[in-house]
Amino acid sequence: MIRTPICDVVGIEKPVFQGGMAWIADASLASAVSNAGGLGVISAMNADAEWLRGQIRACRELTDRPFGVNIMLQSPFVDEVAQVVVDEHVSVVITGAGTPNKHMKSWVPAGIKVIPVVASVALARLVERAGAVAVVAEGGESGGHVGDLTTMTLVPQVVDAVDVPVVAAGGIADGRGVAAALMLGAVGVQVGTRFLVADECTVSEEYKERILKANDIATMVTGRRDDGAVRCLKTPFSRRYAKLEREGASKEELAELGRGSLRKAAVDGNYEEGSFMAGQSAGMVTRRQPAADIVDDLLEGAEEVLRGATRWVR
Ligand code: TUI
Repeated sequence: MIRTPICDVVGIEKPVFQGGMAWIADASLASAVSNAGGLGVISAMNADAEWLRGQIRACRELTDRPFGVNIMLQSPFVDEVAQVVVDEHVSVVITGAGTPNKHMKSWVPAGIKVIPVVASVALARLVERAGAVAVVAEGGESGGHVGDLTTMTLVPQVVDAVDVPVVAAGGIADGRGVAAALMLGAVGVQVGTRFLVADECTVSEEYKERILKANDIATMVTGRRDDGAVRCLKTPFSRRYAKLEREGASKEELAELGRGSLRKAAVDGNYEEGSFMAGQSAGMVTRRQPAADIVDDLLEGAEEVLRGATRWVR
């Protein structure tokens, strides 16, 4: 068994957070991860308040345990979903893709435990001052919106910079990654890509098959030019996007191409036009399993590695 301080912070048994994957992480996946002892997370993504309220209530029907809501700060509905988590007494809010301080002014007094995803030391320090109970330090190996630093370099620098617990994310998909994260000073992990193929994950079959088939070099980053970097599988869509970027297409043209692309991948399974966001660990994801088996495999694998960790120490 591996138990760390983050377990007490959010009221879970096992220090594994499920990543808040937009258009993908719903009550089905979140409740399965929470029932397994980890922290399941519903993504508020680009949906409106009523959708999120429905998912929070559905999740409460499926689990008695704590779960989180991930709020993507660039969502057009960010202000209304920020209010829903207060009204529904959500216990944990995880933020991504921006600086959450404005919303923390209402969340922290409401007793919500706020855990921002950070891609830099500066943001980690800022959110700690604003009342974050922990941070997720996410390296650029992860899927979706990514920062510049790798998990290997970001996590120890964030650990040194803040006093709150640090959860590592980006590139972690098995027990070795979990053990490494703990060695870097993290007290938990956030895992997205591996949960894409969980039995309880409602993402399209096409998406699951593409993840299972992915190899080590199956992902690429687009959007670096306009500082909205996104990691996704190399597909006709992402190659077209990258080509347009190289040819100097305007931000507006690219936004038009990208509109609805994640939904096309996650919901419709449209390989030609969809954006299949995934981390570099996709090549390590080779089988479908119940979410509970994924949580246990991550921690049992880590335990085995950690027991042998002093092998070369003389
Ligand atoms: O947010 C994520 N991952 C995401 S968000 C997302 S939805 C989306 N769809 C299309 C385009 C863009 C987003 C899919 N995946 N991870 C957390 C994360 N946050 N990674 C990096 C950051 C980050 C980067 C810069 C957080 C703050 C930040 O500060 C700069 C600023 O001032 O915004």
